Amino acid sequence: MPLTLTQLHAREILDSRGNPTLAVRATLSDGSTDEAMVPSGASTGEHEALELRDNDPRRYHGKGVLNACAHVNTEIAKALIGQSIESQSDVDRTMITLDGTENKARLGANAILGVSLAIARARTKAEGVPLYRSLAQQFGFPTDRWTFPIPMMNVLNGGVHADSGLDVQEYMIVPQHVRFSERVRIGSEVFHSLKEVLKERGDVVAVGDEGGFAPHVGRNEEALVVLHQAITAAGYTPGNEVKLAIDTASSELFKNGRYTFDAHTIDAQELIETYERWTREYHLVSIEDGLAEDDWENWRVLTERLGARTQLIGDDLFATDVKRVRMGIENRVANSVLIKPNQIGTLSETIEAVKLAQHSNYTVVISHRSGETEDTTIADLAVAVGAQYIKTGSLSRSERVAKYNRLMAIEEEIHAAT
Ligand code: 2PG
Ligand code: MG
Repeated sequence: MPLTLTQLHAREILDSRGNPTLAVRATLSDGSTDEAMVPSGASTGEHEALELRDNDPRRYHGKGVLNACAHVNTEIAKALIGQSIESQSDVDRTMITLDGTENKARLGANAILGVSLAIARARTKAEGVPLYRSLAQQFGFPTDRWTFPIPMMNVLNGGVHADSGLDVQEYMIVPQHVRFSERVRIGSEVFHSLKEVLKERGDVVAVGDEGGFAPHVGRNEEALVVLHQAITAAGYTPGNEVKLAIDTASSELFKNGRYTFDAHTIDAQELIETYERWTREYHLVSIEDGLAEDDWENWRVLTERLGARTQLIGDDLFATDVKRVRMGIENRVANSVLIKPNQIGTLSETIEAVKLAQHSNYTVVISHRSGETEDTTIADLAVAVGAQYIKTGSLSRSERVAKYNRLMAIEEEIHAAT
């Protein structure tokens, strides 16, 4: 008897910014049940699947998701209840066909992803194995050795995630250690040293959407200087135990072919030169969305100039969409893919993007959204696919730390078993 879906229920909950999102519960024929929660971005790319909002100004300033919930509870439930859930791709394909649009605009990518993840989680319960193992089995990744992602921890927030005045959206520390739990320790120590450094400078130490500080440090480059001070103050050497990464999220800065940067507008060439210098002077090893999502020509130049030694991640550029990742590979653009399940809207399409990246020697970075929940599925996903990196925020705010805590639990479990 194949395992089938017997119940599906979506409800409206709040994300970490206090905006509505979906929690979806799936129950299977053997009684196994679990729930998944859907994240939500702020610097949302043009090419992402559609997050369906009610646009009813009387509720949550138009941000309600009751229609998306209703789609799960009626149409999607009708299509999936009684069906086998043994193949995640089949489940996801059913929803894609039912939706019938290019970007999941009719049923909502938030509705579809909630169901996709909830069913994956419930199946795991039925199998009686940890989620990372179930996902690896389901999608054909090795299950005899596990690797842990290097965290890129966003300790200084700018862009649309904070009112710090920084154009660069995320300044991340990248701790180096063989053990995941030690990477977390190093990250936390630098985070606390950073607080002291900022206090001494007279800066505010309130945090932004992803739990990083949001000081008014002035120029974008100064943030890198402050980070070096924090790393040193914590007893580490920049570039040695702790490297740096940024997410410029530059689609947000792009207008009429130019980029707003440090209160000026500059062209792609100047921005590339700035990055080049920063990689030399600040141990900057990874740049995400260094250029805008459709600035393909300049992305190619960026990749030619920096790609051999710097990780160049496409986020808005690729939108976790195999079609766009393929374009990147064919045009020699970027060398790393940011993976956000809600950009594409199903788990199996997310995995397709991961596999294409891996097949083409692009690195894989599993990522949260700026609006998150206590759901930790991405932590298991990172281990399941053997992602080199995970980006899941700072060392504060429970919705961020929950993912680190889950990864440390997995690490302990695997060590105990070997
Ligand atoms: C990003 C993400 C996550 P948002 O740009 O990489 O950090 O932000 O979820 O707002 O798109
Ligand atoms: Mg990004």
